Amino acid sequence: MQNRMAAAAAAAAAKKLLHQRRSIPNFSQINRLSSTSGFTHHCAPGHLKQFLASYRWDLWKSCLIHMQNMSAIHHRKFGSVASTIVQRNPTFSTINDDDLIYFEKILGVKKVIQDHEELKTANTDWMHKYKGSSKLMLQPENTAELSQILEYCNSRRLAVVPQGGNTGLVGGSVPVFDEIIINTRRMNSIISFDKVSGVLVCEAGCILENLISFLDKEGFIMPLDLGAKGSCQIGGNISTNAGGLRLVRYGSLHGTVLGLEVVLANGSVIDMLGTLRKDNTGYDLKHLFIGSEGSLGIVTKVSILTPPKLSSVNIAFLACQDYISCQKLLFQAKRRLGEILSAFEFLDAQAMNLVLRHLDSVRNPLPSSIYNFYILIETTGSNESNDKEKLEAFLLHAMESGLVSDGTLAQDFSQGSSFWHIREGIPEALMKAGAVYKYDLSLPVEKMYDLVEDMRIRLGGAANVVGYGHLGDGNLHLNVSAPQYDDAILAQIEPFVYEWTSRHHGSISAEHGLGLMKAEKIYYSKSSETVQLMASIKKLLDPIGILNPYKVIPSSLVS
Ligand code: FAD
Ligand code: 2HG
Ligand code: ZN
Repeated sequence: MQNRMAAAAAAAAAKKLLHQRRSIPNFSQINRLSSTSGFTHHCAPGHLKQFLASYRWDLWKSCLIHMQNMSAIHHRKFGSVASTIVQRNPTFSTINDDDLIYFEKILGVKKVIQDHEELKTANTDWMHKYKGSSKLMLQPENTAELSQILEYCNSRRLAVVPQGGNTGLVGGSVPVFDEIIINTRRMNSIISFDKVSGVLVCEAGCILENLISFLDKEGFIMPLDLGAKGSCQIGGNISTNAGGLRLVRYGSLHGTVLGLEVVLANGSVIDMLGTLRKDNTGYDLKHLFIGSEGSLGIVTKVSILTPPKLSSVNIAFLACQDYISCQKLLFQAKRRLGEILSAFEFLDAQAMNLVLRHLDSVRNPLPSSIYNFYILIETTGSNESNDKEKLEAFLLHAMESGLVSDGTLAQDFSQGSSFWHIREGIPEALMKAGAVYKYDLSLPVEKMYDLVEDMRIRLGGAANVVGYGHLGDGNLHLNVSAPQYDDAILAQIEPFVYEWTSRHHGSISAEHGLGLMKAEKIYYSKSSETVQLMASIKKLLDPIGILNPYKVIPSSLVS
């Protein structure tokens, strides 16, 4: 069989296209792979001791303080929807007629929105899980208008929630109570693009997909891409420090963002909009605003380094029978594809089934059998024949060594897009399947899928446990799908999922942020000293706490 595969692959390589079929490796092959593997797939002994040592007693303390502070009035319980109980900060004012007159005076009536339908949409997050009750949305058109809004809100103690495309997945982009929504969609101009350096400067409200299209015409690409690109805005991406589908190649926004302009709670405009690659003149404060989810300031302008668009892109969709093969494939891909590897994504059979069931236009590229895991590999380079040769040699080796059970290489742009559609369509398919509990975790790659399996055992048949994500970055998207939200299911998932992650030295938020969903869970991933320092920075930049209250930092530390 393997010789036949080798011959077939060589022939296909000559034709520049490959669509290989291979039978499922037999058990002896799998055993051979496992025993020679350098990966540790099973939990190490001594877990209990390790768990007790790492248990976050400070979390308990914070929970107790929080419970003591809770009063029956003005609190919101996101019971079976999201396990968060918060109390409206009573020191915040509520909007009155004079406020509306002021906002209309500085913005004009068009940008002061009180329409019920528009507010209903802006008060509700993408998952329809978090719902606020704001009566006002402001849509400033430039930095000066935003600065005036914040200066006024700060003086009046009016809380605000910055909102971009409202595609966030942790309840950060919508009000919890009656906070004023400040939406940046009107701040959407491209300011400059330098073809030599590849530096793009634009306003925060530019939609990611529009930036991608603009750059495409210039022969460049954005260093980040995500399934929500049609709606999310660059300001939102920066504020969540979004990772996305190509972080494995282009790195995080902490590396590619060169400068920012932000407006602080008191209305001061902080110009850090440099375009230099290198600038060591003191503290690099822009980093505070990358990933702070609108809790420290509102991003108004962005300068970002964009890579050139390379001509040769190849996309392979592969099947693996077990998780250890996925890990070994990643290990091989990093070595054999090296500089041309631009994405390494995985989904399990449950994720694939959801997409096939719920998204109309999707078909399985590998229909001949059912596999446990699917991997999408993308390469991007400048030399078509070299890149193809490299990828085909890698695939041939992967098949011969039994890591890959089946696979296909996209023959054209449209087939490549259809492979990506499977991976990018998972969040939408999950939404269509019913209620969903989402967890976005960083974990050591070798441990990552153990959590999915442990969760399956824990939930029995009560829910569908789905695992997928950015395997190349050690980022698991664990999703639990159920017909409807149910407190009993939630109680099985949390705090188990956070404790499991903390025990394995992972992060409870890899790329989505903390928002409202995980503000009180921060201690699972950060020491109490670190959280205290974060709270001090928040106090310094936003002493009254009007910017995105109840999010990111535990309420007890900032209100
Ligand atoms: P919003 O949702 O509007 O806001 C997100 C947070 O940023 C909020 O806390 C908000 O207050 C704050 N904020 C927004 N704009 C500003 C601003 N200008 N200044 C200060 N604060 C601001 N995320 C990933 O990391 N990787 C993915 O692959 C990915 N894929 C996704 C796929 C789908 C289908 C969906 C629905 C979401 C996905 N996400 C992903 C999550 C989400 O798209 C990202 O977090 C995105 O960066 C949010 O951008 P946004 O403009 O929609 O921000
Ligand atoms: C993705 O990678 C997004 O598709 C969404 O980050 C993850 O829905 C999720 O859990
Ligand atoms: Zn993701």
